[in-house]
Amino acid sequence: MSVTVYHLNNSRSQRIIWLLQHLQVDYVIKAYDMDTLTRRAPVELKQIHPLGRCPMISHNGRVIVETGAIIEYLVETFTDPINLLPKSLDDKLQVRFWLHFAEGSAMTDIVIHANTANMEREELLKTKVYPRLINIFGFIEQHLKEHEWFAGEFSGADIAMSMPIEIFLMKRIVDIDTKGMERWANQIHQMPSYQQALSKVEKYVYVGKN
Ligand SMILES: N[C@@H](CCC(=O)N[C@@H](CS)C(=O)NCC(=O)O)C(=O)O
Repeated sequence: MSVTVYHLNNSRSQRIIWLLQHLQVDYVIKAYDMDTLTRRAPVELKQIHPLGRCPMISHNGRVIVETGAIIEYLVETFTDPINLLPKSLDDKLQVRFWLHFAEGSAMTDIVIHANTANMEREELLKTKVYPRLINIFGFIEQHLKEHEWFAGEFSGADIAMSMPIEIFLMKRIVDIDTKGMERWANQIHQMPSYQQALSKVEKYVYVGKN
């Protein structure tokens, strides 16, 4: 079954097309344009996945989003004729690092620069930041209403997601329902390991330790 890649012109999804091409995978592109003013994706993309952003792929009944997760999926799924799986533990760790770093650090600052370069703060907040936060934290909220943990059992995903959620619950930057996030936050905050970690540090203001 071929891969469908949802692509916004001039965007991050270009990398996924490159990877599919390199792996010699059968794929079809569904291409869209961003709004010229707001640079938002067409709303219809939310029918594919509630985040409504690109890249997204669908394959064998699954929809996969986030550049890093998509790259991992494709590299793990398609190993013939081209195999890009890392050959050693060191290479695997390096690949994992750069996959997280690309979106978690490098692109974040590029996007902040691109957005702040020609927009007033208020305009930027209204047109870009608040809608994105509502979309992203609304998505997280829905997930935590439907699931006890982020990924099956308690996992590293819960640890990675703790700080964004703690900051969101403390700052309340946008007004959305947060019952699921609060339930989950109470749950992690009661874990002995979480409490022990807190006791090891002087301050962690995001849960009120000053
Ligand atoms: N970290 C996400 C970022 C996704 C993202 O923000 N994509 C942009 C295109 S480069 C987008 O869809 N923008 C339109 C929008 O936010 O509505 C990823 O790497 O998949």
